[in-house]
Amino acid sequence: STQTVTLEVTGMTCASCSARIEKVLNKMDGVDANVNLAMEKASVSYDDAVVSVEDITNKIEKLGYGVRQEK
Ligand code: 9UX
Repeated sequence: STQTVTLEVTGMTCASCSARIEKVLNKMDGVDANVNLAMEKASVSYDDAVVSVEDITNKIEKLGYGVRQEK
């Protein structure tokens, strides 16, 4: 089923950063992401039959940003 999670993303310093993260996440199967640079947040919908939050946070970390799941 479709789940939604808000992630706190640190280390983004310009609009290209947030655009890059969004592009990479949206390429993932079952993922629909919106990244807000000013809020330092990513709102991500994902199909939990296809992908996990950990898969998503791993992608963000691989790009060199900090990320944690919002409580
Ligand atoms: Mo902007 Mo982000 O020049 O890695 S793309 S800082």
